Amino acid sequence: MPFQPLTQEPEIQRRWLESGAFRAKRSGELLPGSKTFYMLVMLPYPSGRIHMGHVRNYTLGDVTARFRRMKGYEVMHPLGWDSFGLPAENAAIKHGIHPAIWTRKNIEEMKGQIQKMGISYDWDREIASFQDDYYRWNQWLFLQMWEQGDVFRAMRTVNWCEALGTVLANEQVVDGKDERTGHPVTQKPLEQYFFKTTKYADELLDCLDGLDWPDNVKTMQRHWIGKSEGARLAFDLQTGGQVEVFTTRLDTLFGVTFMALSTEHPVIEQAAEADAALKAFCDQVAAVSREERLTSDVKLGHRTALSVIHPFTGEKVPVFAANYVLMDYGTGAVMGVPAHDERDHEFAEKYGLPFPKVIESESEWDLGTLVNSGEFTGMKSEEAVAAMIAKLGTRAEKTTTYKLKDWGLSRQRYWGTPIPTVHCPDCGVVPEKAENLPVRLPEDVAFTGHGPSPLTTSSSFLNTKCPSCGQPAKRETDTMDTFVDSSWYWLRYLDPKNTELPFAKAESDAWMPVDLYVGGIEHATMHLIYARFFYKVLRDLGLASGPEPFQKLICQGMVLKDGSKMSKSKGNIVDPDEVISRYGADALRLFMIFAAPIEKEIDWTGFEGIEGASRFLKRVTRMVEDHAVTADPLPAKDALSAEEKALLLKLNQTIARLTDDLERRYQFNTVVSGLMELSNALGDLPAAVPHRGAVMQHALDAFVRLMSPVAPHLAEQLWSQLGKAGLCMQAAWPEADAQYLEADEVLVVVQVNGKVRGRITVSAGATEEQRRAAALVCAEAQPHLAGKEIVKVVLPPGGKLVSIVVKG
Ligand code: ANZ
Ligand code: ZN
Repeated sequence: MPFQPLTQEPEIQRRWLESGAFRAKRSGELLPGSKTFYMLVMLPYPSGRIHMGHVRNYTLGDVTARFRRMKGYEVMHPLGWDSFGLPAENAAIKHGIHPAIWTRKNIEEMKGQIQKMGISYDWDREIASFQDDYYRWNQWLFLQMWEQGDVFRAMRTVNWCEALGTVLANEQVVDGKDERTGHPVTQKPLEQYFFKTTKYADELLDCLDGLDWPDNVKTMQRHWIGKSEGARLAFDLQTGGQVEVFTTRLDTLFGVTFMALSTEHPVIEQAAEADAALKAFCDQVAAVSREERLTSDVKLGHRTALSVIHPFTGEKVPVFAANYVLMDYGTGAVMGVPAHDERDHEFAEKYGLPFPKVIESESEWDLGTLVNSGEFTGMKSEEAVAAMIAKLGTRAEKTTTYKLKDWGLSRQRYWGTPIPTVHCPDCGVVPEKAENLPVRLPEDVAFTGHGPSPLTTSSSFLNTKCPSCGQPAKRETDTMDTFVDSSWYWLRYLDPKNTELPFAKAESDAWMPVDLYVGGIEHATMHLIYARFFYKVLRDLGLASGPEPFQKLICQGMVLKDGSKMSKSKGNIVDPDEVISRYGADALRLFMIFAAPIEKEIDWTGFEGIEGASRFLKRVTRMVEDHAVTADPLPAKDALSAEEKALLLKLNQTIARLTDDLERRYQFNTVVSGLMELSNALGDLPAAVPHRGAVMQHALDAFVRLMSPVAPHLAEQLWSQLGKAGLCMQAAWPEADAQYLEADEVLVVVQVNGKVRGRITVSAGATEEQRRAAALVCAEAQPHLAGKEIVKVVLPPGGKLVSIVVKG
């Protein structure tokens, strides 16, 4: 059969689906001692079309899943939809379609595209977070966490647009304005729900060491958690009361020339009540979002009327409100040491403050010796810290601070999981009863893009009874951050139809941890921190076992076009569908795998790469077509000719290499180059070898199985053509046969006066003398040697050639 992917691929996909070949077993069906492999790709957002980034991600996962199945593993390979979030709500505002309709349509379209790629997902386990049989478990988990004390409520500033009467997400605010309408956005405090991620800060940090993750991702997580060891120190305010600072450099205490407090610090807020200029400054800072403040390097301050007393010198130190001090880090107050801290230095220069040097360092690595520091002068930094803490008594203590924040999960949006709490006039905020879940999103809402969150306009939703006292009460209208949906979804795949629990522990014990997780580097922090946090919570709730969800992580590189990311806004998208409809899925898969090592970027330079992949597949097809299928068994090694043995050596080397690439090294592009080399070797097998039929049958049989994970459709077709029964994807992965891996004989070419006149085989360990002797008696070369004078015999390095020069 010729190579006709466009008609053959859908046919083969149907066979796979009908035979249930992608189905993963439930824990009860697994035989004792069976090896499992959980292959997970990051949950896609149903934006409408799949893009090349998806294609690359899913192909990598599929190659692994298919390889492991052939290796005898029970494989879990599911997919679902991260289907809550802003784009659906924006589409609803713009086009007046309900987010559910928009979302369903997109899922349907993308699923069709993914199925065309032949990705081996167990679609029976498909989940979608916008459906209430999924999000009810977000609510259930929220209630469990509430009970365990892992949820709390606190004030936090949000982006508030007065003109629209709406809270905006960070990504909707550009330059302090609503991205869509340009209305100004300010910061406003609002009561929000939080998950206590900080409770697990140390564990999240410590467990990183044991994970087989890319180093850069681990580094990003360490920074995100940001553990700092230092001290807290209380300064007395001149007017009474205290201000506590967090410092990592208590040794610089004698260099303090000012105190900088966050504009949201209670001391500043109180002072601002009686100081209009200070109040104006605080408002000016508040207008800038936290993100912008963090990235801006303009240091702004305002001198207050307050001073604190230096605990050792008794000197007065002026207190400033400053934009670079964050309320949610440390204590929201900094002791300013301009001689030894860059930010403080910039600030002091701007506001004309002195910067006395108090540490002398001999080198960059030397932590320093104290100078101008009273009784501590001459001490090493470390020693001074201990001595100061001792002397400061109850005023100071060693402490550790983290950059990691508790996770604010409230969103004032419609398209998310309703937070399952109720506001009762008597009982306050009360959790909904578990048996009343799900708290469903109502349909009777309007999407206007302005005014309060749509949920607050639905009376059917709003009005309820207090779960505690039963009197009329109002439902919470905040919904959950959509990161909640993606923080445990891989567990729901394991038990997607469970109506009693989010998932049964037996299922998670059978499959967890995930053996390989593949996704984009953009999820290095938020998603991958939240998911790890959730898993630890689930463990502590007794729902899951083990400390970590994802044992191995690979972040695939992006697919670029002309050096930049493919994106709608740049208009440089190459649609996978277009490629598939011209070349078939196998060619696209092969290209994606071959184009670059997994973690590197792929530059899409046009269709050349795909053309190359397609040519390779055609060549392989022809090779199988040209071969006459035979039932002849492979003869014993001793009976084979040198060429045949050379081919089997290559074959078995390739098997060993590809197995190692896929099983241990997770190197995918070399799998394709290995297949290409092997196909060349097959093509080079001379026509006249004695056991050609049996050797080719044996080699093609293995070759087709080796290519099956990457080009699974063509592999199925060739598998049948080779006379094999059943599905190639269910055949066993070839094992390297050790006897062929030792090249005990080598083939040596015999040249006479520069022309190839014969071939001989000698043992691999033969000496030069033995090779020379064997060449001289080579039967095929005798006609060219007979009656001639041997001038010289040359043996070039490498041992593959004996060159004889004759005269006469
Ligand atoms: C005095 C000092 C002297 C400091 C010196 C540093 C160097 P990391 O390492 O990131 O944890 N700081 C404390 N709280 C802050 C806040 N809320 N906003 C902005 N800066 C804050 O940084 C800890 C250091 O950052 C602290 O140590 C404090 O400045 C500042 F030569 O105290 B240091
Ligand atoms: Zn009540």
